[in-house]
Amino acid sequence: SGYNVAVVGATGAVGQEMLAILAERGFPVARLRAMASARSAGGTIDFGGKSVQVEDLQTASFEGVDFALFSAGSTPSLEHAPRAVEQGCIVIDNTSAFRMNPDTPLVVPEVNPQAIVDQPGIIANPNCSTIQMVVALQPLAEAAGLERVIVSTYQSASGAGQKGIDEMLKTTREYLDGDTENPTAASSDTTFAYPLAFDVLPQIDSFLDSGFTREEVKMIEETRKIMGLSGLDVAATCVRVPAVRSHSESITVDLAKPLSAEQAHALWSDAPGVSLLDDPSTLTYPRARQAAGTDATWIGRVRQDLGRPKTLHFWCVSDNLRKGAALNAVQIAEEIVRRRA
Ligand code: A2P
Ligand code: 11C
Repeated sequence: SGYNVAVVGATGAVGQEMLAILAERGFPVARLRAMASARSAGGTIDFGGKSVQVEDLQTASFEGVDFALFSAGSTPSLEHAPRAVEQGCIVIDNTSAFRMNPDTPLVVPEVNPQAIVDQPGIIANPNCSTIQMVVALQPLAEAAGLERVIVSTYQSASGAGQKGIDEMLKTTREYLDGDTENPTAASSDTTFAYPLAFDVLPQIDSFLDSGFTREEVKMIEETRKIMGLSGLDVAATCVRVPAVRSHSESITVDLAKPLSAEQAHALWSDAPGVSLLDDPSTLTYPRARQAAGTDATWIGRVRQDLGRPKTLHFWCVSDNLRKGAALNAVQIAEEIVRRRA
């Protein structure tokens, strides 16, 4: 009994987290399939203490697979997710490949579980920085209505996968070994345009003609789609910082009604997926390292604006590899399993 589950990109940072979360939450797995590039095929990965052979995605069949969790990049998803659907899978895709297709559900279970469709097809998992923001915004939207959202992010190296982490640690080591020279030009050979060590880079993904980056546009468009607020004013500035794991966000939200910090606390204490960590008197607030390895979207530093009672400011942190990626994908599969029970 149980379901056959394929993890595509099983050797990557998100894929590894998917395997860990499926095992730790006791997802009813009958058979686990691990897929990656030809580079890793033939090797093994660990799933709940058992060793599983990695298959080459290029030649692997999806026949008999119930859920295929894709996190190998947009190009492999564009090429292989439609094939997995034809072979009968529900694909939960963690890349940006299908998110904005009008016919593709884009789901955060705490916000729009009703968008989940239980039939072979693609369900898109949103961008990590979007997921934690909509989890935090949803209770405010329900209670007080959203007029405008302004977010600045502080995103960790792991948003760029294992190679992002490796590159940050390498440049940190080089800096500590004395290589502190300021790079004069951007590099196109590295994951980050400049060494991330001891620096702050106001660029995630590539720039568009509007001057916004692709990451910023994802936060704007995905937020509107998930929350069902097509006209919502959202502005984002996305920044890479030298944290290993967890994305942090400074969020300012204009509401339709005044809301005190205490009222916001009350809403968030009852909200699914949210944990409050907000006590300035004891220097208690969410931090990237504190949130790493946890499942929650952590909220702190909640303040009503000093001049505008309908404006709220807060700080929001979540593990980008867990709620921002692997956990959200597994929760979508769990919701389908729950409905079938
Ligand atoms: P591989 O380890 O074989 O390269 P990360 O985001 O941490 O860099 O991980 C990316 C994941 O996606 C890895 O599991 C990687 O496998 C996989 N991957 C990357 N490109 C492809 C591809 N063209 N086909 C299949 N899997 C891929
Ligand atoms: C980052 N948010 O931190 C990106 C990674 O669309 O799934 C996730 C990209 C995506 O670099």
